[in-house]
Amino acid sequence: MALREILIIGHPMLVKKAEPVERVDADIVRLAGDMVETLHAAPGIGLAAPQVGVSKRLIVVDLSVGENKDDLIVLVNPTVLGKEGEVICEEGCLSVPDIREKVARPYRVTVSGLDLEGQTVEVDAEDLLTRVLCHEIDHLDGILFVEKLSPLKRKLIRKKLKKTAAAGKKA
Ligand code: K2U
Ligand code: ZN
Repeated sequence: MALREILIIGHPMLVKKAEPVERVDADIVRLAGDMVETLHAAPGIGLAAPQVGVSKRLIVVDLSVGENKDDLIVLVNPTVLGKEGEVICEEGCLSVPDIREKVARPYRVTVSGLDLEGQTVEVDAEDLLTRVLCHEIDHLDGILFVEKLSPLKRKLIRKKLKKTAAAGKKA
């Protein structure tokens, strides 16, 4: 397995709709393994393939950040079957460094997808797991969590990110 580079906001792939996975083959299994390794190293609790430069509908979620193998969820071509409730909570993103903002998400969600054996799996989630699943599925549709904020907040964040980028260029 290998660590992959995590793309940062501004990269065109992060706002592109990802392609469905046609077949769960060895390449997809290797990509999933690299994403899990990259997620744990970040560290993070969720990662979508477009964040590591692959425009495919694949996500990995691990609320334990590698502490508990049973917590790892790998979903190919995930779709939301149903959702319930609404909760507003702070989010962050490995592709949007140093930004934390409150986002409204469902409280419960049922997500269907394929596992790495190509079998259909269904995940009934609530609370933080729902939030992370919805956040990652948004990534597959080219939607970053900052796009869900008010126009004023988005303007302020764009300004902050521009300043950070300019400072990075000077260093
Ligand atoms: O796409 C991502 O980068 C997912 C986030 C996990 C997350 C999803 C929804 C709501 C909150 C977090 C990363 O795996 S973790 C990003 C992060 C890192 C440090 C502190 C807070 C958030
Ligand atoms: Zn994200």
